[in-house]
Amino acid sequence: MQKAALDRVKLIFTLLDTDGTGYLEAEDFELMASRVVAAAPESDDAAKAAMLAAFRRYWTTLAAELDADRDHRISFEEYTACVLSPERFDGAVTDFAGALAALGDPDGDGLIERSVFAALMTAIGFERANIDTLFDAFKPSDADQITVSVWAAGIKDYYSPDKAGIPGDHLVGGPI
Ligand SMILES: [Ca+2]
Ligand SMILES: [Ca+2]
Repeated sequence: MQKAALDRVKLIFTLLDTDGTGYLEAEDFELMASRVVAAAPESDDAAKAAMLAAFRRYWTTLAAELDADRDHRISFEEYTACVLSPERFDGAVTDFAGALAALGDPDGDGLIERSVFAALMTAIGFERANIDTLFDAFKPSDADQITVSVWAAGIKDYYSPDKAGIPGDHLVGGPI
């Protein structure tokens, strides 16, 4: 595995442990989903429901695939196994990426403004400076917008163990 991929996994585990227990549990994903949806006041109910469903699918997939000791929570050690067989998470990650990127496009024009992007990424827990660097790495237009498809692809890359030197590495904040 690429070190960059492991660094990304470490960061996302910390953020997904929304209630800070040191383990991923069903409650973490409910809490995270409510925070993210609350950061998208312009989005319609269908987009919000899709985001909630994607968070729940992500959790049920993790629980089904990675809970080796069957204690209904995912430790960091259990979580790192996700990078060994990424194909088992492809459906859940694709769903998640699509729902999050769609939430960033409430008017449905296929474009995401920096302010909307920053609100969603801040709700997930990323640092504002890293969020801006990431947005810039997606090469926004003169109107400071990126496309839904670029962001969705960027989210999928973030979870890809064989990727390094990608825009998502900026979220980790270290040198890439
Ligand atoms: Ca937790
Ligand atoms: Ca477990």
